[in-house]
Amino acid sequence: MATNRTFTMIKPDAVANGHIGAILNDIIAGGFKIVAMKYIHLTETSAGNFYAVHKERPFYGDLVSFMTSGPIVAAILEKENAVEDFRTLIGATDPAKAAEGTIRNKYAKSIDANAVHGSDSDENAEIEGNFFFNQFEKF
Ligand code: RTP
Ligand code: MG
Repeated sequence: MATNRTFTMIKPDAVANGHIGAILNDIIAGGFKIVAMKYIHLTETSAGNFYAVHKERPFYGDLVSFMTSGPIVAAILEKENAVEDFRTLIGATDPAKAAEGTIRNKYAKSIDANAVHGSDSDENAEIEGNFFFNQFEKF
């Protein structure tokens, strides 16, 4: 299986609840290498652009306001089968349905405040990583 990349954000709820360290620990223990990382507070415009694919969905407004409610950690991760394996590591979107031991099972409170983001395809991983990081910020 080829080594490839995914993109993640530790969302405002997990940052505010003090879970940055534990989540990074789970990510590294899961075999992911950190290629790029930054700690930032999204503006409404940048969060709106990032989630533009969900613009017509009923939860879009809540999603943008939640993602701008506090700082986040954004990162690009590398591993064999990165996109799929990372979505397995984080668990289902709704933490009530997330498998035991997954990041959302351990650290998320609700479908909105669900602790982490994980890209859903190789193509989106590339787009999302490039949204946050330039060529000099990836190692
Ligand atoms: P993510 O993009 O954050 O990794 O999550 P995901 O792929 O599992 O879910 P997605 O469909 O991409 O939705 C993005 C975020 O929107 C919120 N959401 N709320 N109320 C709802 O039915 C609903 N559905 C999605 C979640 O916070 C989800 O992470
Ligand atoms: Mg998604």
